[in-house]
Amino acid sequence: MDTVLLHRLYNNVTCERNQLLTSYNNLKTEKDQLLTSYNNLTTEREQLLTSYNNLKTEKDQLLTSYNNLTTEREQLLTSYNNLKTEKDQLLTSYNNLTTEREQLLTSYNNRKTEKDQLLTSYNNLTTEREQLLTSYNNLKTEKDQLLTSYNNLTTEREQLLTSYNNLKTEKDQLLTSYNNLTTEREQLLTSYNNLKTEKDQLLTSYNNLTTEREQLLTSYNNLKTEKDQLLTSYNNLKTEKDQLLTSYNNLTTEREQLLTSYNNLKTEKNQLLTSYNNLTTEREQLLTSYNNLKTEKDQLLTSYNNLTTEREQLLTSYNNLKTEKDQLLTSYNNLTTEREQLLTSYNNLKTEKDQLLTSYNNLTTEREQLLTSYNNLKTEKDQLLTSYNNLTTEREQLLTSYNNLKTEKDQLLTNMTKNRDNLQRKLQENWVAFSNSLYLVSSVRKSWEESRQDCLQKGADLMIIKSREQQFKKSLWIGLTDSETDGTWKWVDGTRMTTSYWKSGEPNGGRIENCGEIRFYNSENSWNDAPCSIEKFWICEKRVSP
Ligand code: 2F8
Ligand code: CA
Repeated sequence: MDTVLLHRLYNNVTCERNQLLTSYNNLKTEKDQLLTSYNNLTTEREQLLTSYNNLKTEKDQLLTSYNNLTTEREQLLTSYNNLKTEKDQLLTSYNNLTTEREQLLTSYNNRKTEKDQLLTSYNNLTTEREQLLTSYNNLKTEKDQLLTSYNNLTTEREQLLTSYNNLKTEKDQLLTSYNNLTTEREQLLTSYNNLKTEKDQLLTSYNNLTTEREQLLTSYNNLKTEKDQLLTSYNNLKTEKDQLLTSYNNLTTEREQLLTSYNNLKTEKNQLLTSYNNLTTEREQLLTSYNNLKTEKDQLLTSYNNLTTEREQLLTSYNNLKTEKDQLLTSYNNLTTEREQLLTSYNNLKTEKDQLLTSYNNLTTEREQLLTSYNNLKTEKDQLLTSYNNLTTEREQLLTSYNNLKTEKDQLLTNMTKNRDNLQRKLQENWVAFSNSLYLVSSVRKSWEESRQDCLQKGADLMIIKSREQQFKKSLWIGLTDSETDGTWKWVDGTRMTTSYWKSGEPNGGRIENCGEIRFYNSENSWNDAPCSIEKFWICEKRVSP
């Protein structure tokens, strides 16, 4: 090769070498720059890695905190739910207790009403008993007056008996009456003693009733005090119930807030999960990720703060719920105590009601006994009054009888004297005495009518025959005729002939023979009818009073 060529070649090589040197220098510079960049990048990477690791650690810490918070939140929610359940149970218990309390109050009111009714009954019975006692005293006074009257009457009757001793027939009746009166007097004395005993029993019953009434009044005052205590308890319960209702409303509001927080946490948790995934997949974009992480960190911090606030709120809620639970428990215990007191009151009232019922029954029995005594006394009083009236009537009748008998006796004495005189006179005129009559047979003959007129003038009439005892052995007109109605025979005193002693075949005169006579005086049946105008002997009869 020539020199030029060689030269050229040399130049080219030199040029090329320069270029290569330049390139080498450039490359060296570039390499240095690259090395610097590499070192920078390495440092940066190291820093980023450190930051990444720090962030990762921080994220892990945050996640741990988040998990802890979630766990804590879950526990709080569980506590909240437990408290809620407990609160519901307490509310149910509270409602049950309130219902029970209402029932007990109703029972209490019913018992009170019953007690009032029993007290009213008791007062009515006491009033009735007082009236009965007054009636009893009145009856006793009346009975004493009647006894005095009875004694007066007995004395009067004794005097009357002395007056009537002269009258033999009535003396026995009066003696019987006297014996009856003595028996009655003995019965009255027995009744009087019974009444006295009954009065003592009534006085004892009255004292018992007064004691019972004092006891009832004490019970009534106790009941009144108990009622005031119950009313105070009732008002306390009402206030407690209002507080419970307010707590319940607060709890409902808090629950709503917790639910909202829970949803926010859920959303945040999803965002954190997304961030975590982005961090894993976007490792190459560390810078961007770093920014994102920073942002995320801020968000997590905010979430953490929110969670902390929420936790605080939950804790406050938890404490509130706990306080509320304690209050509910106190209310529950108060209600239980109140229920026990009400039950005790209810039992006391029941016992009191039973005692009142027993008192009521005793009073009813006593009232019945008093009524029976009252009726017995009334009956006795009526019987005494009847006896008194009967005795008065008897006395009046005895007086009337006495006066009548006296008058009758005087008349009898007068009549007897007159009869005796008449008899003596008639006997002097040949009148024949037989039984209670005087008979006079005529010594001349006359027609039936004239014969009768003669008898009438003598204060007598034609003889009336009522038995066979009157036998006269002579043919005589007697006082028998059928002039008024043929076949209807009548005596001169107007009475119809019932017993007859016609001779067999008689009477046979029809309208011709209208007057009766004794014709067949030897026969057992001696009567005949004959014409009234025929003149015959006749017989007069004059009745003499016994
Ligand atoms: O035999 C009885 C008869 O006797 C008389 O008649 C014949 C009497 N007459 C006079 O006495 C007028 C009758 O009355 C009597 O029945
Ligand atoms: Ca005749």
